[in-house]
Amino acid sequence: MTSIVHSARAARPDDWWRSAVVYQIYPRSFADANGDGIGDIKGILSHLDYLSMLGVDVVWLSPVFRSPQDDNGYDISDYQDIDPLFGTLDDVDKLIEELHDRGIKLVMDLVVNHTSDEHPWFESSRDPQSPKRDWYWWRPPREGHEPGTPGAEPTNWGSFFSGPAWQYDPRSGEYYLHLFSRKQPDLNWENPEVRTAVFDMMSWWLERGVDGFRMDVINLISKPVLADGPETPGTGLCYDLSLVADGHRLTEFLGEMHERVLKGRNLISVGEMPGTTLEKAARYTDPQTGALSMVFQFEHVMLDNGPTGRFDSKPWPWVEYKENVTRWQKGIGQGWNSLYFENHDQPRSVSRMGDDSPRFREASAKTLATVLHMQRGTPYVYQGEELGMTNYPFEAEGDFRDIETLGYLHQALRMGTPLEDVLPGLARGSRDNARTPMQWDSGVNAGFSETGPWLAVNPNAAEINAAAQLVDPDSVFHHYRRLIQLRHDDKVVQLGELEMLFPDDERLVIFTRTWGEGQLLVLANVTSEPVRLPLGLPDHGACEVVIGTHEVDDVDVLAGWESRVVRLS
Ligand code: ISL
Ligand code: CA
Repeated sequence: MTSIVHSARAARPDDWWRSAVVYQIYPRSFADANGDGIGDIKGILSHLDYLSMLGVDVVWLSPVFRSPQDDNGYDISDYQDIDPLFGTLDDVDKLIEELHDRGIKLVMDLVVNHTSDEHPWFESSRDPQSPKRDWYWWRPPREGHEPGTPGAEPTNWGSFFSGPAWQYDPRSGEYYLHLFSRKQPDLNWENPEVRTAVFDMMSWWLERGVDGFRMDVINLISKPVLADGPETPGTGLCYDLSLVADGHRLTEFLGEMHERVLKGRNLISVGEMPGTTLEKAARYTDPQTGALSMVFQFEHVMLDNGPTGRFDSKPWPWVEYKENVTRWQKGIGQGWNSLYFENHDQPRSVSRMGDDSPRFREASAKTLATVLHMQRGTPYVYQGEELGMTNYPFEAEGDFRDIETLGYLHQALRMGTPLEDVLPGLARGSRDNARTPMQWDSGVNAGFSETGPWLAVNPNAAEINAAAQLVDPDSVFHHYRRLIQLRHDDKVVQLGELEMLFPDDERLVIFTRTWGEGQLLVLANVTSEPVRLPLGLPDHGACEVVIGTHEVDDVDVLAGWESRVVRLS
């Protein structure tokens, strides 16, 4: 009885984010104001009216903090300063102010599972006598092994970026843990000093005016027992994500963060959680007892992964996707989920799930948007998704910049796979697909920069760009704008219960949303061929089409990649 009373928290005063749409900016690729080929904060400042026009409520800004840029800023060496590449703290203050003037909130990326190896905390920690030694995960070599030799790592864990998750440091003869690159050592959250340092830093940003955090791989902060896991065949290492996800102290650490930083502040807190489960996600986001507004989970974006993961992907499995949507929509209960197809780690959705040929590119971009934005949850629009930007035609090793892609490539080559066998999978799955420069107009470098950019502009920028779409009321951009507007205006879209119809149909995604008396029917053809609608649908022929991709000439047939949202009455 008493334990229930103690653990119950007051419901949040304001869950404004339940009707919000988030726009993600990857600063390096958004807009370059000073002509060095890399996007920056002043570049963002010059495009805020574009975001207003789209109608988004929140900007999530990927990391702009001081960083050696080993993983494009996800390796931070100073949490309380801005990398000169991107600008200054004054620029961020200006960004907060100008976004707020437009009624848009700013969410910063919180990367605290690891720091950069160039962070002063880690530099100090390298000294075995340092009071900060225990701020990271230092361990002696495996018993009976010569330190620094293959197989001497304390456990057989593989890093997300390929190779062992342990790095030998000759200075002390010990290894440190890095679940990502060796320049991203994992912080030891077991140490209360680490937690206090992180919470103080978060409060400092909140005082500066930011409206919340997107928390990078936050379900990895509590580590399991450091022991060998099952080997991934042929690698000599264990790459099993579930081994390191959702450690036993995670709820406690998040609870403490809520108590000491987030509570009562009317924020949005998003937990990026690779490998988490629906049951856990529902608990982390429970309005009474959970610490977070919403999770950002990975089940659906892994559905097309092949046996060795994302670089060996299959065609998008629509039936499995629909099954997954149904499970999450129902199972999240009172909790809350993020809705996304794209971000800076995922290939472009039009190329992955849609049809990026000139004939169907726009219709499939719109229909994917409809399928996603008509669900319950908080939709995320990743820069350029609202234009239907596509994957890049990568052809050679030298075309890639991403550390994950290159790590995988080098491991495959070491294992004897010929380059030409690896490249097609990399081209489809690489995170660089999302990171090509934003296509603003049909001019030089797509209007992104005056100089040659850090990653090549997609050659289709002359056909796909913001300037052309803003003046075309039928563009993908305006379709997104209408979907966002509909969410703001319509309780059925915000809160309605989702029921999937014809779950086994591979060609159609059909569902209803119901809230009180209101009901919407979503009809989407996810193929490039016309499809006749099945018998047994709710009567909709004479109903209002709220948002559609085509002029309706036959209510019973959807053209290739046609979709309609119909208000049933
Ligand atoms: O998507 C992924 C699964 O293969 C990985 O690319 C990704 O690293 C993982 O989802 C975690 O992502 C986050 O943390 C990483 C950073 O590289 C990603 O950009 C970030 O979104 C380490 O900070
Ligand atoms: Ca720049």
